[in-house]
Amino acid sequence: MNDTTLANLGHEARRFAPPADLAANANLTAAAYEEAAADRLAFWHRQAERLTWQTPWHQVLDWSNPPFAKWFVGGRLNAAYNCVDRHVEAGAGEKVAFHWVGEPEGDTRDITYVQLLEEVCQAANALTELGVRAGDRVAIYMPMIPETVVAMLACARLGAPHTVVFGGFSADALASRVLDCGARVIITADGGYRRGAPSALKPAVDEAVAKTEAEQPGLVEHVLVVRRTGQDVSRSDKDVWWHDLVAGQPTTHTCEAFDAEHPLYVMYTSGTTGKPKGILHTTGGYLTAAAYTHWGVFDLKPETDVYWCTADVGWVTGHSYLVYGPLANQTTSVLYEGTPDFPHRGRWWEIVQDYKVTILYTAPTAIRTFMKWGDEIPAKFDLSSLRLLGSVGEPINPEAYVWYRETIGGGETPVVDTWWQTETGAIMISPLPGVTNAKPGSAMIPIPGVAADVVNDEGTSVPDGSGGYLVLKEPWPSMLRTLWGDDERFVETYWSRWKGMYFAGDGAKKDEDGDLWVLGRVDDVMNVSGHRLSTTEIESALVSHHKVAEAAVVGVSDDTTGQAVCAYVILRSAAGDGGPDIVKELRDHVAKEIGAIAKPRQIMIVPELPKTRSGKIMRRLLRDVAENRAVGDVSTLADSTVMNLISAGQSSAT
Ligand code: 6R9
Repeated sequence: MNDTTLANLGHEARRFAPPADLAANANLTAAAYEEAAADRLAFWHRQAERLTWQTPWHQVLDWSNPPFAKWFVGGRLNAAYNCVDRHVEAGAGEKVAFHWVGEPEGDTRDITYVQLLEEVCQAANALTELGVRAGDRVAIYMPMIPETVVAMLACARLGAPHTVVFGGFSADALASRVLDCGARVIITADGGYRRGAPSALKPAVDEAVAKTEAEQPGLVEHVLVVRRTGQDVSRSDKDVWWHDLVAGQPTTHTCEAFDAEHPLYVMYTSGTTGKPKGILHTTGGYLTAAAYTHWGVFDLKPETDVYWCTADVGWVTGHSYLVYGPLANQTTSVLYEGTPDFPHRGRWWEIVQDYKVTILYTAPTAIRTFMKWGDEIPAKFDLSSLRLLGSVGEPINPEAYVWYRETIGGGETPVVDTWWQTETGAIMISPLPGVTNAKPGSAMIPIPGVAADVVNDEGTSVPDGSGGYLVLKEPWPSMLRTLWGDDERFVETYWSRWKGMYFAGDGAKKDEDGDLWVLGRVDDVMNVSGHRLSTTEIESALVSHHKVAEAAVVGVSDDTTGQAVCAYVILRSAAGDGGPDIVKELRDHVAKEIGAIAKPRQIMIVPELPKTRSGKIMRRLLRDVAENRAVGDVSTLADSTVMNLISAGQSSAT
């Protein structure tokens, strides 16, 4: 990958040093890198001591049968106890665990740790009454309401692995996950609020249950339903209302400690084939890494911080950085049910102002959307409480990074660009806010305890200034243990490319300083006339143009060049329709930023981009449009009508 494209990316002159007071009081200092390098397992041993164990482990890591790892061997603990009970026992019961903000204005609730404990105990007792035992799987299909967190923790308390399915997924997606992991119970709600209106969930559950009944009769025994919106729901003999069953239960429950390797949850994520992969996380190692990274990367001060992770619990960020990490660290968090634009486009900033949020963790796609809406919206609110900003999910373009830092962070707030995956369970590569001189666009270096590298096709580490594939070279506590029910696919997908290395599926570059730039999935790397071009790099170039809010680039097949670059661009509101020469202007701009080779063959100005609910652009669908194919499966899109808008624009343009 020694080509011009890779050489180009990473020439970022800007550096942002940590604010002096943050550096002086930082949770993680430069010494942590040395300690972890000196003895990695001893380092992780100390991180595991953040948790309360009923029985201590006798071995930090058993790697005798790679890639099947066992961490904290012999240790026993309960994840829910670590997230809730122990804080109440330590006298922090009255502390707020969640400032819950419903989408309808004024619909809020503060939940203290003692209230959370009581509700988790009630839910655990209720699930026990429904026959749920340790090892049984429970599916959770919910909006962003307190009961969702309660349900997850109740499952963890019983040792019943949960599988949270994003509330926007289709009935089919829910059914296939329920079948794959064999869930006996589904916890859901009548609906949730979205853009001012109740959005039903229960009909999709009914449909999913009908499907599972057809394939595996009797698999799903009960459906536990929270009343959130009060919409009419159809009732079957499997259905039980949460308020009927849970509310009357005792508010105490004695929990059992489970083996460190007891399954905590299964989270499905899409792979390169159509069948989603059930990523399995276990208890001790996962919780250790979630707690350690949340404390270290976000410099969490539990006494004073108000932390807000905007991710939905339906994806891994919601698991590690909305539920398990923050609660293990006794954090006060915001939990918001709705969308950023209801009832107005300043809703998030109003929440930051009202709750004096100090740490905000969100995704580049949201940041670029706010950029598009204009600086005057956040300017109306007092955001001075913010002291740290985080980004996850995609490469963050330098322009978006700087906008985030300046416009949301007031120019002084560090941004941590955190690289990790469902599979890694916790942050692997990130600046440390009290240590790193961060470069916009780079996730910088692996955090202490993690061994990441960039290798070439042969699996050899590349020198600084070159690109290749991102790998993890040592096991880590929150690593996926396998794919649910499919050890073979686990080995094949992640561990068979190079011996002893975890293949992340991302392309990356080491710049001249050895800092890492994640270029996106290797399947998003294009090959134009024998040159490798990164979709991310061209997107960044487009977004750096003053008229552009957001861009998605795909490689489409081309008879002459192998692949050609096709770009979809959303303009900023202030740019209007961009003017008559907008396409030429943008092509020239890319040529100027990267080189003529990167000039998009085609640029489409579009009103929206197709995104998954976790904010990832679905380039596959854009390729379908660009190659004049019927648009493929849109079931994982946040808004499936977006493709109609884009396809309509395409046919009128050609
Ligand atoms: C946490 C999460 C994982 C994929 C990953 C990569 C992309 C995530 C990133 C990033 C560049 C970052 N990704 N964080 N790319 N910079 N800071 O997103 O998990 O949904 O499994 O996605 O997301 O491509 O491989 P998941």
